[in-house]
Amino acid sequence: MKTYLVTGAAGFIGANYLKYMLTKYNDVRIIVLDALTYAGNLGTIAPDIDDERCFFVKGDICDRDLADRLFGEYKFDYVVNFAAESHVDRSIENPQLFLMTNILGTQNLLDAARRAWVTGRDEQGYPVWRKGVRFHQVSTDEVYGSLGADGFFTEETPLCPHSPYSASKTSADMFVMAYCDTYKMPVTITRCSNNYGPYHFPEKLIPLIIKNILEGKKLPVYGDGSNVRDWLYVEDHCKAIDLVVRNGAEGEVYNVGGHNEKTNLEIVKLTIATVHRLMTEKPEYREVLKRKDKDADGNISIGWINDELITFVKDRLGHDQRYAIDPTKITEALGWYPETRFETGIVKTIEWYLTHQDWVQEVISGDYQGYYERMYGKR
Ligand code: NAD
Ligand code: TDX
Repeated sequence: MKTYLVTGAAGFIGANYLKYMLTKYNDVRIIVLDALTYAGNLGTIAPDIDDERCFFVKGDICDRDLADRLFGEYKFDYVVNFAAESHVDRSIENPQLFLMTNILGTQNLLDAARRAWVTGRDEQGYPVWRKGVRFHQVSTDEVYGSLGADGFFTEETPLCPHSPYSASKTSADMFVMAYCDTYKMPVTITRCSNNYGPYHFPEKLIPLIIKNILEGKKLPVYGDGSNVRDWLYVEDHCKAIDLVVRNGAEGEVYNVGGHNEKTNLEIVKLTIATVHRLMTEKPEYREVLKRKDKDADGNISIGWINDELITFVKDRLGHDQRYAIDPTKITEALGWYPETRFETGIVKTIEWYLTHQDWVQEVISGDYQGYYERMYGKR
């Protein structure tokens, strides 16, 4: 039985990882630590919390006493740190929060792990670590900065973050590596490209576009829509993290990417076309549309779901032009590859949103409207 501390598992990727792990393994015990910020939703993981294999603790990764108490109580084998402020646009509004959670929070967990996991000193004075423990940091391709038209990020690409978000994630990565170099702490890092899939908070591009279509609203594309992201289905990311935590080499970084580069404009157009196609094939999906114009036959019309919904809005400040991952290392070392083709993943994702509107309403019941007005009102 392995015991995991999984932070941030009430958010998008963490929740998918939690569900994946509980389905795949019987012999795991997972303690979730999550502060339930605007991005965390307990309802997403409530069905998974059984107080036998999965426990939930509401709390901040910056809280030293809480971290010490959890490490003392549960004897973790692995820490998987998803908890973060994760939205670039919000980091432009309030950088300091990103430093607090992403840097200080990560460092607090590293220290708590050090206090709990070190069993002695070797003859050179280096800490001796409990056998089999591992601290895994979930990081991002954004730490590498931005690419031009050619090339890919490898693990050797120099770190060159631009946004307050990516600067904070880079700093956290460097602390993780500093603990490895200085204390010989057993750590791994994965740096992943843009994820998409179920439970994605609807202020990120793909779920925001789906939500706006269903509400009959305009679809905001920043700048000219030529920025490129490398999209990965979230379950493929979860599989990569599981492989790296269990079999990755200590002190190593692994890039995780989808071989699926698309411009934002392509993503938005593809999402429009897929929603339209699904609603043509299964007319019952039209019931979730807020705009219920009727066609000549009295059916809910979908003729208006087309590219004319797109509106080009003011660009993001310091908007990185292109991200693209070279995942050769994780493929060769651990046999991982992006299993889900984008054409399949985007259909699964859109159908999930069409059939989980209750989840969308639940997660936007807080300050979502205020956020939307602030971000898009001024664009
Ligand atoms: P998310 O914003 O959906 O979820 C973050 C979770 O962390 C939420 O549940 C939130 O409540 C929790 N959290 C925030 N601050 C906390 C704190 N101080 N203490 C405890 N919990 C806190 O994020 P996500 O998209 O699921 O991303 C998860 C991780 O993966 C992040 O570290 C992010 O940097 C990284 N990442 C994300 C992507 C992506 O495409 N979304 C890609 C690469 C890497
Ligand atoms: O309304 C929008 N219009 C638009 O054109 C939004 C919300 C985004 N965009 C653009 C900006 C980006 O080029 O779409 C692209 C994707 O934007 P986001 O979904 O905000 O993601 P991004 O900024 O690329 O960052 C995401 O992937 C890397 C995650 O939020 C990060 O946590 C992760 O590290």
